[in-house]
Amino acid sequence: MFSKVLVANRGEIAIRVMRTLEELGVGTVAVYSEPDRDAPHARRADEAFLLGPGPAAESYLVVEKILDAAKRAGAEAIHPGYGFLAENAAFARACEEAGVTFIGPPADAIDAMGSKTRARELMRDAGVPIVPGTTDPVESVEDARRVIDDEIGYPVAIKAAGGGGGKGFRVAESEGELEKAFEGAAREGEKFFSDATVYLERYLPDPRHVEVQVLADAHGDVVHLFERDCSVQRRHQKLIEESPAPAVDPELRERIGAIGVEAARAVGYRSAGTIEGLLAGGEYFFLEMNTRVQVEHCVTEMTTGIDIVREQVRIAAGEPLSFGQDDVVLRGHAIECRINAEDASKNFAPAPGRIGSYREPSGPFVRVDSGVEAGSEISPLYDPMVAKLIVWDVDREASTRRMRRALGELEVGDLKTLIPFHLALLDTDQWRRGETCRDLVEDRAWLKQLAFPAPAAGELAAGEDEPAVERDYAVEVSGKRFEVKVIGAATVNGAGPGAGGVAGRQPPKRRERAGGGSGGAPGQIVSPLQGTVLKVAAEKGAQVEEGALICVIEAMKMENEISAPVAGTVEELGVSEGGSVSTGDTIAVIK
Ligand code: MV4
Repeated sequence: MFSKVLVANRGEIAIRVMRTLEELGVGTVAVYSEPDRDAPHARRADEAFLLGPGPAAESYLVVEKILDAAKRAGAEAIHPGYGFLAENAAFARACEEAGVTFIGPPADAIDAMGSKTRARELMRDAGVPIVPGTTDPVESVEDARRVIDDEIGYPVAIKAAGGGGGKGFRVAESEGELEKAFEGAAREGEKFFSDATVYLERYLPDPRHVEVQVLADAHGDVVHLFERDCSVQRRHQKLIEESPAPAVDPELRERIGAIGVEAARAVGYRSAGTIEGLLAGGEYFFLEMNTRVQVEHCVTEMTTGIDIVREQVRIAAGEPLSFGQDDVVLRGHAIECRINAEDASKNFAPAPGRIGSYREPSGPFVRVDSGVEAGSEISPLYDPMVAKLIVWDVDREASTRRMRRALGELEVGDLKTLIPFHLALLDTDQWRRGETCRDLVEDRAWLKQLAFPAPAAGELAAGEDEPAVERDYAVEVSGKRFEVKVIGAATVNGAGPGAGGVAGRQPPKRRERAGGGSGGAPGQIVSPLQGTVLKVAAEKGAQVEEGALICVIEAMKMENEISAPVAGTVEELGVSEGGSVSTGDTIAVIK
């Protein structure tokens, strides 16, 4: 086993990985960006190293900086978590070249699965069912038209070869829509993956997203840990995940588990991975493989009792799997709700900001994975997930009740989150019947009833802390983080350089925020984030309905829809397609 591991990530997944490392008796090394100096993940690790400024491109994505931190710390291995560098084959190779073990799959497997056309070809050749369509790139709209007429038919899905998770995914219902869809998918592929190659799939109507968790060791053993259903998603962002999948019976479970194992074998996989697939009309098709530990791995941990991250670390250290397929038992039902800083009533508008009071639920079979605390800032620079709430119970119905109870206990002060959305969704007949709930997550009227009450005027945060005579500070010496305790007389106002300190932090003051795409004067839409304007849907002088789309801003590779907070006339429009916006900029004024 390793003696020290660097966790190249932030937030909840960094802490999740460190928890397992601590249990294994492995030393932990964190990395952090400037705005994350005081973040729980940086404080928790045995050692922590500054990477650089907030933007991930200058910190969490800089391979040399991470390898340099690993070297300084003497870490023998790096766990990438998910996102950032987790599925970057060049990073996996750079680790091995630097003599550091990458806790993940072989770089060749990341490469193979990163190309969706190559992945489809590999799977087809291994006898794994793929969605009917092409495995070779489709060069032009004319070629696409021919293949569709001859083999696939309409509706058709056009997907970017470098894509995944819905990026570069377009649908053409008929030939009339083909050119626009083809070009849209190619353009998005070029923009996000520097690869305009696209392929075609038959578009399956209202499928379920069902994925299989696999574990493969370095000794040729591969097992699956059954399936998860992640059909409740919006704009390809998963919102709720559960295991077992409500639409999978024991016979199908066995079949798709075997497909997952076959798929992993076909790429010479090692580590934890997920085979994503679509379930439609009782048929299961391979979609893509995620070569990382996923956000939703926790539901599988709850139903199987297996610590997936621990197995990942053990596998990377060369140890064989400590159990076989027959030892894996699926028990009860687990659900995970992603608690994002988003306003579902405003079409899931980003709502970054500072968390006021914070209280996590507990009680039987409740798990919270989070990387925040009272006073933490949910920055528009990073993923908007505040926490994951996971519960287990004997069956789906009981698990749903437990989730609603736990959601009621969760308190995230001063921030708009998906808590009301989850509470409402889990109380619908669609959820009870195990449907995909696609109609609900796109139903403006249904979402609007989830609106947050306006904060009372003049509402203030709690009073000042008692003056402290002992205070903890975080200091950096040559970019390495240390915690020091300063003992002495309390300062007059407790502010000064310790204001961002470890234990002496003052409770945050309530302040105006740009969250939810609104704020400032009534009708003024202030940008909640910094990014590029992909699309402007409103015109100056036009009448808009409440909730109408104003523009789409791309930030952190996510497309964020900004919609009108009120009905009225667009008096000002501060954005143009292709332009950039900063946090706090006026997007539009609606009177
Ligand atoms: C599809 C599809 C229908 N037909 N592919 C791909 C990425 C993932 N986020 C959703 N993806 C889909 N791929 C074909 N050929 C429909 C979806 C889809 C979806 C699938 C399951 C559950 C919810 C979904 C929501 C939107 C799109």
